[in-house]
Amino acid sequence: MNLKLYGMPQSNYFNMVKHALHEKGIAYEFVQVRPNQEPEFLAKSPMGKVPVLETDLGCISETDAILDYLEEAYPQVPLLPQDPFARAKVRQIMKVQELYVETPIHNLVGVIFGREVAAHVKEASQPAARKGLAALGRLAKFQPWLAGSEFTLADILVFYSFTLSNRIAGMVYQWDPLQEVPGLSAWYQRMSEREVTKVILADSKAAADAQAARAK
Ligand SMILES: N[C@@H](CCC(=O)N[C@@H](CS)C(=O)NCC(=O)O)C(=O)O
Repeated sequence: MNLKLYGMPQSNYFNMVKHALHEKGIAYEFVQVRPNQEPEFLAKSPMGKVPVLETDLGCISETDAILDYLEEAYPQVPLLPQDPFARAKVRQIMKVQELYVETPIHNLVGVIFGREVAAHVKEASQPAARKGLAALGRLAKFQPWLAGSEFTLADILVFYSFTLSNRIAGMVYQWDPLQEVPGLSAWYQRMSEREVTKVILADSKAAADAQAARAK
């Protein structure tokens, strides 16, 4: 199967899929593209979002769908446990992070682009995210990985979700969400030290620096 990964290294969702591809040792071609609403791209990604994975059979967008596909098509290096219940628990952690931690903080994303954040959004987002973080804390095992002794898709998704959420929370509230859950900060550090993570973060920084230089 020929695989092409569309997106940009500054995107946290793009980096989730890229990380899974690297952990699994799957060859792919990188196609640099920004999210857009051009008909040609919408044919690949119906919402115009990145990432998109193109296969010989067609395109897949939405990160969790792509990650599930990769897991099923390339099970040799597993990123989900074998047991169905344990698999569901991994997916539960991923869902909690996306819906209840990242979504409220993402409502403030405009701050990254220099936009004013509405006071009512600022007021509502932090308590909502704290509730989500408490739920994450009830689920996370840190033994040493989020779902237990095995490194899983939950570690990948939650890590890159925080790369963006931490930045936004710092800018808006001077708040570090990782401090809300005992063990979360140490786990985040452990994730940062994985060889694959170092490659992804270096690529992301290089792309962000190049973008900033072009904007000058
Ligand atoms: N639900 C999507 C989220 C992906 C996403 O929001 N990507 C951002 C870049 S990090 C994007 O394409 N934003 C442009 C837009 O929302 O139109 C997924 O799981 O892949």
